[in-house]
Amino acid sequence: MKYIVYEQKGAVAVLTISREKALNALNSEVLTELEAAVDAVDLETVRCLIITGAGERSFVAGADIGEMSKLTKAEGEAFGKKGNDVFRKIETLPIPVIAAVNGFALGGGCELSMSCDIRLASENAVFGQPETGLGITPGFGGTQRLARLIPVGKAKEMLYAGTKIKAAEALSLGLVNAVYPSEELLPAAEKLAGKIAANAPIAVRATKKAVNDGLQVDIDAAIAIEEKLFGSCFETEDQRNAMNAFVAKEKPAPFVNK
Ligand code: CO8
Repeated sequence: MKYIVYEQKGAVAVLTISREKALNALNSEVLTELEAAVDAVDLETVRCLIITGAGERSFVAGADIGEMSKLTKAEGEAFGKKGNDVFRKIETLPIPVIAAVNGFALGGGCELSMSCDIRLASENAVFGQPETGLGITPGFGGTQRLARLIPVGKAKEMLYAGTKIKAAEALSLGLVNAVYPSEELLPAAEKLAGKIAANAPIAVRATKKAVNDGLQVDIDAAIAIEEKLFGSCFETEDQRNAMNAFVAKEKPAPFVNK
């Protein structure tokens, strides 16, 4: 691939968007490759995926403005759908996805980070949805996910006024879980991914599904979703082995994903 670097280290994979000369902006080609890379994640062996951007300045500085400048209404809708489809694929990937936000996360970059389960940021990270200043609405889910992740009033300020926020403010709003010096970001993301990957894979996937599906429905339906997924864990070897080890006061064997 031209714009995606993908590396698997044990049960953790790192997907790097690599179009550094344009601050990793997302053009159609990058989106196509991103989708192919996400489709190719080996869900048998990868238990947590990290998404980051190449270089030290930018995670993703948005959708490609040069490409968008020439779009018609129909092409604009199609481009929005292309991004939305890829980001939904990331959001609903069975395994957890961590965004390691290493600089600018603007427009489509902020939206990409929000389609991940967890965001960690470098100290130089900047989040924003500057689209209205370019004559468009956010088009890769920004109007929806930002308003669900941070207080609605602050989300609306960022969306209407294009107000950008730095890493420390993103942390105080809960948009990111933690902030690190640049050189510590990827190691921290890998450490967290490793902790996730060390837990029972079926239980982690079921937990992701319970949280995500449950957030879309009322609390009674959400609890019912959790009950089903909770019950399904009792058919797994990993549940039996881990609980038997606890009861026997033995060290549990590594999880086998069965
Ligand atoms: N698209 C295309 N090229 C970009 C983008 C981008 N979003 N961002 C940066 N670049 C390019 C620049 O053009 C420049 O290229 P070149 O060297 O060839 O001139 C290179 O990256 C470096 O950028 P700068 O020289 O501008 O670097 P600075 O350090 O001066 O500034 C900024 C960095 C502040 C990040 C600045 O580049 C900037 O403001 N970029 C645009 C940020 C932005 O507005 N992003 C949102 C775009 S809109 C969007 O994402 C909508 C998503 C939904 C789409 C739905 C479609 C229907």
